[in-house]
Amino acid sequence: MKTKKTVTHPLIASAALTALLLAAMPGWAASDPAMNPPAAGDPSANDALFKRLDANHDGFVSRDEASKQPRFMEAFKEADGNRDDRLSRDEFIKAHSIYDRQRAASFAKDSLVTAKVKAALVKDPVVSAIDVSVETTYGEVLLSGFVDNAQQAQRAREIAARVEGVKKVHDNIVVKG
Ligand SMILES: [Ca+2]
Ligand SMILES: [Ca+2]
Repeated sequence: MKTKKTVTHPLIASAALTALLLAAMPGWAASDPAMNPPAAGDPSANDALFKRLDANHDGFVSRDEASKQPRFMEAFKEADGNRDDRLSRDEFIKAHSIYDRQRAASFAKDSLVTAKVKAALVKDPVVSAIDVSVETTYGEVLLSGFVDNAQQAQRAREIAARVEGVKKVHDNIVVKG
C-alpha cells in the first residue's frame, strides 16, 4: 500500500488522523471530563460528579444516568446497597471511591503494559530503530508515530498484540511517503 504524495504535510496529516481516531475511540480523549472525573476523597468533587450524572435532578443517580460515566457500572452495582437500581447520595460516595480505586489499579496495570510493549519493540530488529510511541488505556494499546514502510507498522502491531496484558492494539502509525 503506497501513501506517496498523499502526505504532503506529515504533521497536519498526523493531527487529522489523530482527531479522526479520537472521534472513533472516545476512551482515548484524555481531556474529556468523563475520563478524568474529580477524585472521590474530596467531598465537593463527589458532589460535582453526582450533580453532573444526576441529569433529571431527582437526587438519585439511576443506572441509566450512571452509564454516562465510562466504566462506572461495576462500582454502581457494588455500591447500590439496597438494590433499588439507583444510588442515593450516601451510596454514591461509596460508588465514587470504588470507582477511583478501580481506576488507580487500571492505571498501574496500564503503565506496566506500556513498559512491556516498549521493551518488546526495542528488542525487535525491524522496529527497534523506528520511533513509535506507546500509550495504554484499560489494556488497550495505542501505537503512534512514523515509520518508513508498512511492514514496520505491521510488525509493531504484531509485537504489541503478543505482549501479556494487551487486550487490543489500536494503530495510529503513519507510513512516511
Ligand atoms: Ca437522577
Ligand atoms: Ca440504592
